[in-house]
Amino acid sequence: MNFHILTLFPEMVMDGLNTSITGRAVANGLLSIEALNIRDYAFNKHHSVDDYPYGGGAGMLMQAEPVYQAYEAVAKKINKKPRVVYLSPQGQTFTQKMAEEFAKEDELVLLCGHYEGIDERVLEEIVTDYISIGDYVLTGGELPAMVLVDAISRLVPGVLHNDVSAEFESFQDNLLEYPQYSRPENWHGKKVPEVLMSGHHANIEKWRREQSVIRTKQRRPDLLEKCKLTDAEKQLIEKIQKNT
Ligand code: 4FD
Repeated sequence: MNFHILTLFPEMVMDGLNTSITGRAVANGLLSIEALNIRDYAFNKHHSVDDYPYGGGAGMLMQAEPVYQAYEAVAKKINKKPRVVYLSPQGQTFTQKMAEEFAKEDELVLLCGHYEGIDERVLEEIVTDYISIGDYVLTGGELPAMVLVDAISRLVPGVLHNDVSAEFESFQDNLLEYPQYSRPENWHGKKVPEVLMSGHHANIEKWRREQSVIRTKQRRPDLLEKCKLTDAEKQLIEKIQKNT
């Protein structure tokens, strides 16, 4: 999978993503991540990339042409018209399901806006997906772009090298993960739950599933609505409701 990030702050993006698991995946050739500096595509006298909005109003806008030229440079290089994700508070909220969809692409362009955003005309021309990482406003699209690259990368085969696939995790079945424990068996007087020490795999599976259900009810009750529960699990929820 090849990520192409169009940004005014390429170092910010590359410094973050060359670290840790995404960095290792790049080193191993499983991914490539390039950041194109939009300013390098500003062919006017002062290499300016921003201007005042027509009609007035606060702040500056990124101009259409440098963004378009940066996009064209990518499209030429890869010889196709890739999907272009614009990170914006006006986008659809990013989900694990979207990450799974994007992970199927060979090439993905991420467009990072600054100031008050980008001239609408170039967005109409090149953007295929408007995505937000949540309902809050940031100074630029770089952190959201890094969030997408991270979430998508870990779904690319080989990037995580644990045997169980990445999807078999937090959003399996719309349930939260069960609690986990490692050594020591007794930490500050707190013991690891007995069942995990029993070696009885069926009981361990059952306990973990119950913990996931309870946890989801307590921390993310909104998720439970999308979740297929057995009658026994529904009863378990009612039981904990009475106890609290
Ligand atoms: N919630 C997000 C994305 C970008 C951003 C920007 C228009 C501002 C939050 C386009 C206005 C981009 C998000 C940059 N803030 N700020 O995903």
